[in-house]
Amino acid sequence: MSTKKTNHSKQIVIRHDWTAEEIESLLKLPLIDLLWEAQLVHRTANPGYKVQLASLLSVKTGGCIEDCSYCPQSIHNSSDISGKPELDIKSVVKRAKAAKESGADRFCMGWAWREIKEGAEFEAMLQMVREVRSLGMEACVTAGMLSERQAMKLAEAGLTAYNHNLDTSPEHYKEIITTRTYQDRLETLQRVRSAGITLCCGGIIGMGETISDRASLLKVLSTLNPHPESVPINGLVAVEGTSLESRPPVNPLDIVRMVATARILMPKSRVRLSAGREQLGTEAQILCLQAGADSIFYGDTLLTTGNPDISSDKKLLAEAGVKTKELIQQK
Ligand code: SAM
Ligand code: DTB
Ligand code: SF4
Repeated sequence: MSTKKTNHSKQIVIRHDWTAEEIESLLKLPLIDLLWEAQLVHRTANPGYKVQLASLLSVKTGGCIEDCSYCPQSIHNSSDISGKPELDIKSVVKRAKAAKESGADRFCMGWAWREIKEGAEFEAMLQMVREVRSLGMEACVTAGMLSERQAMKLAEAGLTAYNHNLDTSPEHYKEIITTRTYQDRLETLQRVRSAGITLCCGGIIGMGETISDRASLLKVLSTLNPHPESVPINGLVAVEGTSLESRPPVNPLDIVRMVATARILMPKSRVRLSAGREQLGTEAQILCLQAGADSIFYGDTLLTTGNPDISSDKKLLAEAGVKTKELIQQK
């Protein structure tokens, strides 16, 4: 009997010269072929299908002066709930401990700011970073633009990653945000890199962009050198009161395609299946995991909107048969 040998692995080459045409052709592949290609890359570059659980907490909620049309925290949107007090160090650390106990190993903290403010609030942010790190967790901050000095201070405090998304393509950007430029975002990313902090940078789909906009966003991300260590893929959560409240729901398979393409372009980056999971069924989420998503936000709220609860995520991961750090430790 002759056994036909199938090649289930692939030579991984990390490229920073992807063209928009190449990326658009990947996004448009027959889904079944795109999934196969993404799995080959993922299984070779990141053996073991291990999913990181990241917990997210809004430290400063609402009242943000930027006009991001998707964001419930912008004062330009009637959804904004300004005036919520900022959380103090003690309550943030308490939440981080609880997140660790429930199995998360990354703790992400958000501030609804255009840019980081100096003074007591920044000192508190630094202390939060130190305390999260001392729990043995990765710490991530998302708080808008920052200066070189602030990036250095965050690095000294032990910050693992800074999240600053490009959100959409350079071409579609002006339809979404007018109060800061794409260039401002790229410069923020550069300051984070120069300080030696890893980058968490991705975008949102479902905001009226075309397939070529999606390819263009992925081109900017995948031609950064090095690639962002973590790439969140968000499906728009169309929040009532925001300018994008009436956008039709994102097709779950479009999220699968974005995840798979991001995996192929940036083989070693952590691709995080982020906002919009409540709108995805179990099957679409499992397809995303299969296509190479290797991180999720874990816990029943994102910043201001809902996320699947912990027990349903435990069930999801068990059904998919993927491992988390927690499940590996329990073995
Ligand atoms: N203010 C900081 C900033 O903009 O960099 C940090 C917080 S901001 C809320 C973080 C990211 O959340 C945004 O860049 C955007 O990609 C994502 N986001 C916000 N609202 C969203 C929504 N309704 N649906 C999907 N993603 C959203
Ligand atoms: C990211 O890319 N998505 C997260 C995190 N980084 C900060 C935020 C999603 C926010 C969704 C809307 C909300 O909950 O307010
Ligand atoms: Fe402000 Fe960030 Fe929301 Fe934009 S996304 S309005 S910068 S909190």
